[in-house]
Amino acid sequence: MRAHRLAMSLIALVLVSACGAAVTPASPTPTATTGASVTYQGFKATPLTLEIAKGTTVTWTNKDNTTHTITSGTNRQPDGKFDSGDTAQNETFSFTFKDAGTFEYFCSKHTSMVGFQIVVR
Ligand SMILES: [Cu+2]
Repeated sequence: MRAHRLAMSLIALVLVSACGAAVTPASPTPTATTGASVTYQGFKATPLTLEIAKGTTVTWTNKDNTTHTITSGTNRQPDGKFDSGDTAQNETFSFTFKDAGTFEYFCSKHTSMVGFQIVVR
């Protein structure tokens, strides 16, 4: 009887271990690795700052009835990292962030649309 109980405990232990092994190692920072999105609406980006993990693809969607651009750079100076070009209503633009850092972007069509950020960790 005692041996039987020990055997059951061992089986339980093995099952627990198997479950543990199946879990992927915890990543040190944000868990979003498949995709993230930003919406352009009301002449601003939502969220204004998006935090993602390295390797995440961000997709922007323009919900405004006007053309916007998603252009990387600070103080309205393009830095050439990414640029959607003209993006009409309901059009999307995607970019995959492979390096860590803070990436500021703006819309080249509208002076008020500045200071948006993607923070990659
Ligand atoms: Cu714009």
